[in-house]
Amino acid sequence: MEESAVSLEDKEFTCFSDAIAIHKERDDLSVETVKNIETAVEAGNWVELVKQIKQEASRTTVKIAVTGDSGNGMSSFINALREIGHEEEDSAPTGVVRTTQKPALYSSSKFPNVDLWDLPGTGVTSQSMENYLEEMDFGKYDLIIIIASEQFSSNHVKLAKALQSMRRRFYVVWTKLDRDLSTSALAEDQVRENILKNIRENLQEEGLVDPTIYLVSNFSPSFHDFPKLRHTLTKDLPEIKYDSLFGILFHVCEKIIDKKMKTIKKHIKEDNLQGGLEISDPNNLGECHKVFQKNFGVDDTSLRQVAVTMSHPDTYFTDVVQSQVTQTHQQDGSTPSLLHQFRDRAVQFAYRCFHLTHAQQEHVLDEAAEKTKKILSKILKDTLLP
Ligand SMILES: Nc1nc2c(ncn2[C@@H]2O[C@H](COP(=O)(O)OP(=O)(O)OP(=O)(O)O)[C@@H](O)[C@H]2O)c(=O)[nH]1
Ligand SMILES: [Mg+2]
Repeated sequence: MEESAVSLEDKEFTCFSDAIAIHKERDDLSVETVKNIETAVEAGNWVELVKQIKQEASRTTVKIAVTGDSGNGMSSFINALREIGHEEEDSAPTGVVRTTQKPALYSSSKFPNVDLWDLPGTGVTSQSMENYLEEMDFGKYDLIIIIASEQFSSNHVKLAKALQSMRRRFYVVWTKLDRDLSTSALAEDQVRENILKNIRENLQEEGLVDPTIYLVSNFSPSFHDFPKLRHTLTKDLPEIKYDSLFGILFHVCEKIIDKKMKTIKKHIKEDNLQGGLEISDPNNLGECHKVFQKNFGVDDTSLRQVAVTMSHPDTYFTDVVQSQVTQTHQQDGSTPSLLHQFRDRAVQFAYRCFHLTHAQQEHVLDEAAEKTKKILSKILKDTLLP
């Protein structure tokens, strides 16, 4: 399967939240999904949120780019990883002359939900590395595989440097090991050691961290480091998908939580908790605590429902629920002793009391919002990384 890269404008979601820009290549995260997620958080409906996140996780593909100097064996590597021969119909075209001219997309039943992008190589035209990096737009990939053979060039080092500064995850794959072994008089272990040493020294000179390096022959997809590479990739994929989704989904949800908090703070400032949230006694911090939690959907009953939806025991959120609020404010509806002290004093303290109550209500609200974000983080983590 080969497809050309789509070129859409960056999507902006302006539903309940302020605009959130999502990379134009994120064809998995649709405007509709973001709207559904926002609606669920707005309603404090975590059961619906879990459903939406599960759907999103099953739709999301991990995007892997294969890059390197032209001729290093990038297209051959993609075929070898897919365990297909270069003569097969949907294989990536390979050749001694520059073959891959534009990004081409491949998939493999060996790695479901993975997009394998065969990129044009560096090092042939007069194109600068800066232009190449800009044109390839590595920010849109979840993992980059840098292919090298024969020599680890300055282009490889520049690629690694750029990817590290962009905080992109990458592996280094040295291909054509068969050729190295057949042209060297040294034993295989020594040849391997020399290649690894050379790559590491080149990277260390530029102060780069030691990446994961695999030495392979594209003509032997079951030998050398290929089995290790497949194993690590299979193991890393769920984490890579989690990294790709967690940040953006947390951001989408957090904006709604903050917006709700802002609205409640406004009610507090305007002394309007009775009208705004139907709190019968706003001076009763226990009641405020309960209503705020219900509003965010993190009251005990709601959380038990979410736990069951996620196939966990209904005590699943207990550790997160051990909120400081329960320690500092009484749950039985009585007001805290500090507030009583102020009440017992005379009228001259009334003004200060009024502001203290607001401060305490805000404190209770902050705690409820903080707890909501912790619950959100746990839900996202456990749903995306089962
Ligand atoms: N001996 C040996 N030759 C290889 C290996 N991998 C690729 N080749 C050969 O190297 C040449 C280039 O391979 P490609 O896979 O087309 O290289 P590429 O990096 O995709 O190159 P462009 O698309 O032209 O930028 C072809 O003749 C391949 O047969 C390998 O592991 N061992
Ligand atoms: Mg190619």
